[in-house]
Amino acid sequence: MNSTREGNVLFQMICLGLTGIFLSVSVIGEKSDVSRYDLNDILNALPTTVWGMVNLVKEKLKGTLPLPESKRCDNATNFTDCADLRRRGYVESNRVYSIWPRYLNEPIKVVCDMDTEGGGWTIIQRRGYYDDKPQEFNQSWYQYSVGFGSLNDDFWLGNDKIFALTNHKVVELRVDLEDFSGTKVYAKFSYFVVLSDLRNYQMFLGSYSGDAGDSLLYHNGSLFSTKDQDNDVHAKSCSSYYNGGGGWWFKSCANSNLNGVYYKDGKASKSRSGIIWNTFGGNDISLKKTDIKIRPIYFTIPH
Ligand SMILES: *[C@@H]1O[C@H](CO)[C@@H](O)[C@H](O)[C@H]1NC(C)=O
Ligand SMILES: *[C@@H]1O[C@H](CO)[C@@H](O)[C@H](O)[C@H]1NC(C)=O
Ligand SMILES: *[C@@H]1O[C@H](CO)[C@@H](O)[C@H](O)[C@H]1NC(C)=O
Ligand SMILES: *[C@@H]1O[C@H](CO)[C@@H](O)[C@H](O)[C@H]1NC(C)=O
Ligand SMILES: [Ca+2]
Repeated sequence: MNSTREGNVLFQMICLGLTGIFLSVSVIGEKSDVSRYDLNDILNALPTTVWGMVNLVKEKLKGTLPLPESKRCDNATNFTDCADLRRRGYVESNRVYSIWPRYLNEPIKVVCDMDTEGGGWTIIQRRGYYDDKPQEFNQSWYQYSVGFGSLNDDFWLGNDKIFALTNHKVVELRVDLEDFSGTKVYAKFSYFVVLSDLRNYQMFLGSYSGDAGDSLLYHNGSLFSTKDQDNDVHAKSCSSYYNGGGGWWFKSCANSNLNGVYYKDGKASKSRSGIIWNTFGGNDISLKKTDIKIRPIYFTIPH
């Protein structure tokens, strides 16, 4: 009998119990007049409380069962995505979480949208959230594969991670857009799947809904391309010739590219080079903010 393993299993059981408590507290929070701040204090104190319980158990077992050194329960369970976190009571948006989707060899860091339509969205791309200087998106195939930018600001999560996150569960896609006049629109696609690097991250989409227009559908079935790897059907490289050096699932250089050049005033110096969604502003402007996120279909928050 491996007692270290037993100790880990015990720790995980306690942590799963903890997430149950988290969930109950957050549900109570939604239904009573406990203020959000009081609630946060309770939630923040819980790991310490549970660690006290762990020590109590340890004491009772008189050290016969080695328990992990970690004082945080976040590490003891593997959250698979933001929906998983949301279901288990984590409600903070714009916080960096650790998740472990299947198909990856190690956990990854992500940010979640825990507000839109009940939350649970794992964000795969974000533009326009920078502090001083926007992140440049004219990056190589390698950079697009592994991801770049800062999770607290503008970033591309990385195609290998997007592959894992769109294959371990069936997910829908949501794109939120804002232009420089402050108008906000969104587009949803009933499913979204990106194949692996061996298939050049080929992308497929389900049916559209929303008010932004369906500008990504044009690229349905396309391979990913970057400025240094041209997999598009145009004679030239869309990325380097028209679309500002960003990577995207280009079919033939038009209709949408949310990884174009960031123009701080929304005025692109060249048509199609900016952040474009043809059905929302055409190809000549550049958008102010975007975020692209995914969530398993049939997501519900248990009550
Ligand atoms: C949690 O795991 C991460 C990497 O998996 C590690 O860097 C971190 O130190 C761990 N945190 C604690 C509190 O054990
Ligand atoms: C997390 O998942 C990985 C890969 O599936 C597994 O090897 C590991 O034991 C899991 N860790 C915990 C604490 O569940
Ligand atoms: C991206 O474009 C900017 C501005 O055109 C340029 O200064 C920068 O060197 C480019 N970066 C890369 C990685 O090519
Ligand atoms: C996207 O392409 C796939 C494969 O050709 C197809 O099955 C699917 O219906 C297309 N999606 C839409 C919304 O047309
Ligand atoms: Ca081409």
